[in-house]
Amino acid sequence: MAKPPLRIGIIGYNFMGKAHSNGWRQTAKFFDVEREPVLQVACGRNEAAVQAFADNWGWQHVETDWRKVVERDDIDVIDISLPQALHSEVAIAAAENGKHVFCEKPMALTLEQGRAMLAAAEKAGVKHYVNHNYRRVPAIRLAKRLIDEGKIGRIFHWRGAYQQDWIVDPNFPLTWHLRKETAGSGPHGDLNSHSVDLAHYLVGDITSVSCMTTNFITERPLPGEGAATFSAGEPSGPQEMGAVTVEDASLMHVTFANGAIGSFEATRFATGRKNHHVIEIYGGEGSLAFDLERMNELQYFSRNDPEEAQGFRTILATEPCHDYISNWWPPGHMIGYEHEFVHAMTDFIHAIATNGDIDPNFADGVKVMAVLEAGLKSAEDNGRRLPVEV
Ligand code: SOE
Repeated sequence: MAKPPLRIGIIGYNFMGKAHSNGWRQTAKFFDVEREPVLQVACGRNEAAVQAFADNWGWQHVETDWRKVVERDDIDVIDISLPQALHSEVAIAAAENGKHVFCEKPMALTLEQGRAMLAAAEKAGVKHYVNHNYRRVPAIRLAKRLIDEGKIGRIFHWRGAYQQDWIVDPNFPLTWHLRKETAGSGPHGDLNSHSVDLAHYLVGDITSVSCMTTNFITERPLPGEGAATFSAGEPSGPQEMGAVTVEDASLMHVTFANGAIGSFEATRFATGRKNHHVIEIYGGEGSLAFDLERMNELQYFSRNDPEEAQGFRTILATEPCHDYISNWWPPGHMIGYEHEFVHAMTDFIHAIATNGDIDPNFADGVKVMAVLEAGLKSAEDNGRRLPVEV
């Protein structure tokens, strides 16, 4: 029997537009979702580009004005695959028009915007989700399970280090990620938002922060024709320079409500590190470690193993006993980055169909924004420890 359709309107067609389109296309093929996603409308300002995107992924209609998409009555879900500067306006309008909202991270430019998004979504009674996709890596789900089962005992330490290197070249241009008005902040918001979300998920609420940020390169060439997130584009004529107005790196120390302490590193200047997101959690009974560049593996140490056999073991989280995995390939077959998005779409559809919850929702997103914003304020105040106020 045909499943009831769930009509999606996606706004944005670049990196996240592709990852999300793939997610919507795959979910019903691999998971027994209650509703069938219909790729109804794709929206972007450049008509030719959005049409090419729609043709490639199978979106049925195109629009160039996001306001028209949120107002259409043939849409159930607004998928915000846009840079964060546009999230709050689109999300609030979508909620006011009764649409469920699937929103890319970081949630917004500011905590205030995040709070307004949450209020609008709650008022409208729609489902809301912030796509911190790493919560849906099977190895991370396994970490959560081991923690919840008490396998590592009381948690003492969290370490999150998210390191990339794509702006080490001083000639890399001043793209939107490097300007405060379009990005809000640098790797502190872009990368630490993932890390802070995972810390909340795995360890608990963060209560205070102390942070420092720095800039290694303060001026960059203005972007040329065709510049995108990870590519410089072609310089057109003599290179004009512009000021970098977000931090290049951030180091933050935190306390957790449960007494643990933690550290966060976020940088785009860790030469050789491409998408190196390392987390380590140390508890009274054992420890866990994860590296996104080896995303199918979880490292686990147990103090309860026989003394002569103690040591970190590598668990390959690709066996059917791990979350989401039984819907993919036979045991031992790897999954990748794009699968996290399929998992998120699957859970989002389930939340809509059952009127249930999905995490991280906008309330979780606000908590992340509160930590990040307190971090930036602390950095402006010489690293003074500040409480996190949600
Ligand atoms: C760029 O730094 C980026 O694409 C982030 O924006 C993503 O959220 C992260 O998952 C990978 O790196």
